[in-house]
Amino acid sequence: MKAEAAYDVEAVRAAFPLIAGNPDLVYLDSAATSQKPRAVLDAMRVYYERDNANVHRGLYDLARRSTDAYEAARTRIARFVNAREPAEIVWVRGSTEAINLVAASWGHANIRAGDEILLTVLEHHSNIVPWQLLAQRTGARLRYVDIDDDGRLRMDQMHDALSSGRVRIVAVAHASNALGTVHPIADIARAAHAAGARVLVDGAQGAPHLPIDVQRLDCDFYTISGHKMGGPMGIGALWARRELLEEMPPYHGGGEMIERVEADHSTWADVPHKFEAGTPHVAGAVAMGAAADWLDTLGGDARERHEHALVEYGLERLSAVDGLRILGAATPDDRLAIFSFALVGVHPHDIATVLDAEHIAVRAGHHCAQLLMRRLGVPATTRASCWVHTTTDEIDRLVDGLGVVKTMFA
Ligand code: 7TS
Repeated sequence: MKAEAAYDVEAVRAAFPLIAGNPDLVYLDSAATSQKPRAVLDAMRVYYERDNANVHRGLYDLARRSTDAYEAARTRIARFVNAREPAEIVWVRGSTEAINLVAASWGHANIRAGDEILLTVLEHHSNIVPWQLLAQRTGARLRYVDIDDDGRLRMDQMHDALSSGRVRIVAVAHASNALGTVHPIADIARAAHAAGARVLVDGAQGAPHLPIDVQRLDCDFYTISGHKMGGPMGIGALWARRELLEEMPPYHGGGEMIERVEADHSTWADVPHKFEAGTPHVAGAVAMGAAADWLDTLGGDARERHEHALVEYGLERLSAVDGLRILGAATPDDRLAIFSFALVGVHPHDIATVLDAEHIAVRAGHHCAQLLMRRLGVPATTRASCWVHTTTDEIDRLVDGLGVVKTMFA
């Protein structure tokens, strides 16, 4: 039997300057943005100190180095998601831009009046509003799959909706940012493809927590936000099948994305450059590649075991808090260590404010998922989201903090 690599959470914590430098801070807002390991910060600094030049245009050595670093990062992210080739990776600012790109470009070419776009009530606004804009422009119809009482997708409704034969695309999160539930993407993709629909997976919360294999998921588009997986803000990736990218019209126009410009029209560069107008965030791409490298050093299995242990511990400790209701799945399978909860009689903002005084950073609000809040019948929730550096001691601190909240508002 292969020896299982031990997960040394203290060594992981030491790799994050912000975590190591603030020993009293309990950072439980990784779903909003992750903290950055030193390896990522170093990659960004070294790029600017050693390799900085604009890409794909200079004929001098420094420009070649910069271009090589940028394209090597693309290859790295292609490997991170198990793409067939680096050309299937388009650099974008994050999941929001990736979804807007697909809705505007693929949507423009493929969606007509009467077509259906299938979403779920769990989606982040980033995976709703771009489709609303497309529907308003084209006359397409938006439909939503509901959740059950455990926060799991109603697959029966998904199949029903697909049976209309009019669904052209299913756009679904890999995992819910508000509830932490992980969705059965491979099953959804199989059903959608059988019904002639494409599948976009919003992987903003998938990439930081789950091993990503786009070929195994068998989706058509997968989006990543670099800043949620240890990378810098302002960089992300869209993975798409090459055939789809080749058929899609450009999203933004400008330098870098053209082959030849005439007075009244232009021809486009090959994919993926056709979608990358203007000077890109080269340092961000390089640092996102470094984030993928660093995550891999932790070991996929070890990370999964750590996450699962946090899910089990968090569910056990939080469900024992009197008056606390966990929103979403109360069972640990197919679930991330993202805990949304309500405390009877206390507003989520008050909970977050009291926890802040205890140096515990959680998020309170609708988490950019207003449809979900309405479905759950709450205006907002308090959310504690864990990541690779989270310890069970920190979950204990959260539970103790909730005790303080209760004494103040009892
Ligand atoms: N999709 C999901 C599932 C998300 O969680 C987020 C950000 C986005 C899309 C948008 O990603 P961006 O990188 O383009 O901003 N989620 C959150 C959150 O839960 N709290 O703050 C941001």
